[in-house]
Amino acid sequence: MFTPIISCYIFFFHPFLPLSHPESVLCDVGEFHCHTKETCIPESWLCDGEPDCPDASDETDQTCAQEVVIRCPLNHIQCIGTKKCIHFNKLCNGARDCDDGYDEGVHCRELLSACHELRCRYGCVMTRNGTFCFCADGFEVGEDGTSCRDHDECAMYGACSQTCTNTYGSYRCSCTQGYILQPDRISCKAKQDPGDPRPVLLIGGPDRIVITDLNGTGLQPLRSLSVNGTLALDFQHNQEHVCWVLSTESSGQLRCAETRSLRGFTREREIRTQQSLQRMSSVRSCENLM
Ligand SMILES: [Ca+2]
Ligand SMILES: [Ca+2]
Ligand SMILES: [Ca+2]
Repeated sequence: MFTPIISCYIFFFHPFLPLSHPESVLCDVGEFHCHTKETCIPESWLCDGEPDCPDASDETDQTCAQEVVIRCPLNHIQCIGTKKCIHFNKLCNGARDCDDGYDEGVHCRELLSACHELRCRYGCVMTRNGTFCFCADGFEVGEDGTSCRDHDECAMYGACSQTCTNTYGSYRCSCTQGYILQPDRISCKAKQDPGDPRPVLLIGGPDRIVITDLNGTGLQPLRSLSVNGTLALDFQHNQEHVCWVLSTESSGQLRCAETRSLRGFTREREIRTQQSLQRMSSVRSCENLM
């Protein structure tokens, strides 16, 4: 997704990897490992019709045949053998919503008494595989299988572009200072206020850290790296600090530097950590380290 309205510096990390360790990017739970092995994307971006992996492996027939089962949002069910998800309300409602009529059939009549016995607090789902309770949108079935409780949307990675606030029956996305919430109520884009510095990309590459314009022109090296490249990079805008992880064969090193107006690095130093950083794939806020 390209962001046309950007004003402040963008921080950008890219897990550039030593070629001898192609398996070193480990994705978090709830993330999909692109087949190039260099990128992780949220599982919710799989098979959504938009390529998000650099190699588009999130949209191939092979991936979607395996993954489509888990792709339906809350209170939706997959029409068997297709990518289509329909709301539970559309099961046994007398109208054919799945192309093959999977959502309708004699089971709708036969399972009525089983549904009645469940005593669901909100509603009962009848599928060809059986019955179960469901809740209003924004709620999920509790442990007893019949009651309803708030669904914590924020627990799902990628629910909001930046800040997620769970609310009873819903959730709210918001953006940090300098960013503005988009009409989809999920995404944040940097604001372009008059007098703001031009937007740039900071990229940690195999042998150097570079800065470029958003369209890739004006590429300018900021720092050469003497050892095996950058695994991760982050930029702290308000203090003009850059931190990056350098990989070596046996360990990793977290380094930070000041970079006034992104014209080069000063006061570069190593931050000592207890942890091995060898397999680190991202650096987040540096605030506690300064
Ligand atoms: Ca996608
Ligand atoms: Ca139907
Ligand atoms: Ca909620």
